[in-house]
Amino acid sequence: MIAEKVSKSQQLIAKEDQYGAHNYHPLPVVLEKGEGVHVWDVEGKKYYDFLSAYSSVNQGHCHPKILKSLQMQAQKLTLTSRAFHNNVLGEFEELLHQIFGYDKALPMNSGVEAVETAMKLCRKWAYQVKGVPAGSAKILFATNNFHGRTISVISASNDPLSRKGFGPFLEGIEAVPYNDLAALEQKLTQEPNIAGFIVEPIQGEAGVVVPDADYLPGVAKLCKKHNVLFVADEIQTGLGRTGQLLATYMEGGDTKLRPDIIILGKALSGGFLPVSAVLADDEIMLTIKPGEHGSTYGGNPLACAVAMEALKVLIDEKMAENAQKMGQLFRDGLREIAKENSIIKIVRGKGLLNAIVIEGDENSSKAWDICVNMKENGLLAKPTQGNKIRFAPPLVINESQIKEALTIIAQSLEGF
Ligand code: IF1
Repeated sequence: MIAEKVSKSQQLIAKEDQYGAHNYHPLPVVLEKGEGVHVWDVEGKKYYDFLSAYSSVNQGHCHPKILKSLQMQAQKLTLTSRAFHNNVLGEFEELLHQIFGYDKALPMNSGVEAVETAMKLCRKWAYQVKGVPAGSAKILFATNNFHGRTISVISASNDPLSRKGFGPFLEGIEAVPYNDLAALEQKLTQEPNIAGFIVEPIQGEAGVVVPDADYLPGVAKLCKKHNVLFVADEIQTGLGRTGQLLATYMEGGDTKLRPDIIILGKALSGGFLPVSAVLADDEIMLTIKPGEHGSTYGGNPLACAVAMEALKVLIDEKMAENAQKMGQLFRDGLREIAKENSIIKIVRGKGLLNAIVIEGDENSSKAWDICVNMKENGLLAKPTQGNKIRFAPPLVINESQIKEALTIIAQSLEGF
């Protein structure tokens, strides 16, 4: 009997399947190399990466300057814990201050840890500054949010898949519909003990839902009026992705919005390490005292060195500007394709955070099948919420690459 030839990819997928937890359902592609906007699988096939590790690799895969900073720092010192000072942390925190203009930064690792940190800051501030009675602080979220996977953060989710079987959940969580200022105003008026409103400037997991132009400025105003912290989760929208350094910069005409707390993650390290940070002014940040919060790896010198370089290249190489230009070109191209092929119902997004809504409901397998087709044709993207496909390439993509990607997308839609 001749055994059927099993590809290297199939072998490796089988290994993950056998020895790894089944908490993801990846596209059947096994990657082993990345450079700029491209990745290669173990068979040597080259792809455009239109996911960028969920908007983490904004600077492009294995950016040479970030790599250099990683190598240099890794030879000297990688981890001290915060029991001692290290010579890179202060430099990193100062750079965050210079770029974003907040008094202080609190470094963590994963995005969800930074969200948790912001939740803790909201509560401490509510008790110490706002004067909310002990144990009564509420944190407000928008419906259909995505902020991560820990139990406290999924307590704020209304996605059954994220929550089912993980209860009981955290107390003191409230929700209002996204992009609905009237609902927010009503809630803030009715409920005096709200510490903060945590919101994504554009909802990613919900399928790249861009709110009305007056929404975020309205949120800022209402939060100020009701003495509630406006907390922007810029983990996915931040660091150039939407065509500005922060998505909250482009709202409100000429004046940048200034949320009370900014949460950063993902692209803060350009894809090298988990690095996240929470930014706030002293009145908020100094409510947390030594021993009240922390993380063994948070603020480690390796992460700080990498993140500093990741921020520098983002700014020096004008990646936000490029995201704005290339994003416009890309959406224009998608709209042309949508004219020819009615399977695309909606094209939406900002900068290089974009999505198409595919004909059919959320249980349809079309978006998945299209993604498999695109993979065969050399472009990687992932469906979200069943009938949507997110397109978020590294921000270093150029015009000819956008055009080639559009050709692949159009070609992959034929026959649907
Ligand atoms: C997964 C989505 C993206 C985030 C925002 C916090 C976090 C995330 C706004 C947590 C993480 C990821 C995680 C990933 C799926 C993914 C995602 F589809 F769910 F929405 F990016 F689009 N705030 N988003 O988007 O950050 O702890 O993961 O570092 O599979 O869970 P983390």
